[in-house]
Amino acid sequence: MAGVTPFGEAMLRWAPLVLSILIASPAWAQPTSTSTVRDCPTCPEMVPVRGGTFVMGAAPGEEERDGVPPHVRGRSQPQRQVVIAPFLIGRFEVTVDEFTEYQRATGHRIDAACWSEGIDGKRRQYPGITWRNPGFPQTGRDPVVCVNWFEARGYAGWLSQRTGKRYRLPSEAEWEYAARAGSAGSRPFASDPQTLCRHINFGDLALADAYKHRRDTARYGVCNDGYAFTSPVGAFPPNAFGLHDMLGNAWEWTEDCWHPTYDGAPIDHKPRYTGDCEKRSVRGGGWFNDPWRSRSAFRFRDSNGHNGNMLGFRLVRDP
Ligand SMILES: [Ca+2]
Ligand SMILES: [Ca+2]
Repeated sequence: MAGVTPFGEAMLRWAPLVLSILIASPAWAQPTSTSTVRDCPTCPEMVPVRGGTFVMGAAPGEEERDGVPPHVRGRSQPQRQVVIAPFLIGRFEVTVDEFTEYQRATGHRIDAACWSEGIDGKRRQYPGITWRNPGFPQTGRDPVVCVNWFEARGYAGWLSQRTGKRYRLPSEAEWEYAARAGSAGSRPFASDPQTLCRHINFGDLALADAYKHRRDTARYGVCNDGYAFTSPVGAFPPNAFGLHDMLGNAWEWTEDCWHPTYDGAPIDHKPRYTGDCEKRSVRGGGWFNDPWRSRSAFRFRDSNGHNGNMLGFRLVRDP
């Protein structure tokens, strides 16, 4: 089919499934909380988070138990106690609709081809695959992906100008504090491989079916979360802070420069501006990935200019 990549062809097969799940979205998928804040009718819904103290990073032995491969262990260590000031954070990842409004209002165009993996297993920039069409079906309520770090900050800057409030990307410390929502383990819920699919959208059996060339790699979960690709934000239950999809769905950019460990990391809520500032930490794991990446402590990094169809963001706002 002209104009449709092999990747896109596989995605189209999933449109009916995605649609049927959308129609059956549970009540908590709708924004009903009265304690959240919207600075304009189409602005992201923000959840106030009280400050506090928490232990950031992976506990000794956690990565081994969770099957993290040896070559990526130790990034979330050493653990340390961190003091967090109050902030607000997006209840959801920034959506396609929200990002579309920003693009329309500013006339800014992002046409760079997005990195994605085709069903042939090749990861490349496919022509025509952009945030508007990441190569699989999305609704306006799905998280925007294929957006690089500069573009995510551009959206935050526009929103700040529009509202008079200060929107920005979260620091890693703020992100992890919000993702943990008071929990201390691998995830804020039981990490049973059989039931993980009730909690997050990750690389599950639905994805394995879409990417048959990867079926034998044993990298996917053993359950079916119902989504081969991204899911509408809020399709999975919130954590104790009322936040959805902190783990799974889209990976999320943070403000922090990449550093391979927590040696010398800040002990407060501020971002880290030492290390490799050509790359930024990304958090939460995503729809394409092995379950061990979707853990509260796991850290990865991407170049600031990288746009990938697994990677989106959510914003925080100063009080
Ligand atoms: Ca999935
Ligand atoms: Ca996420």
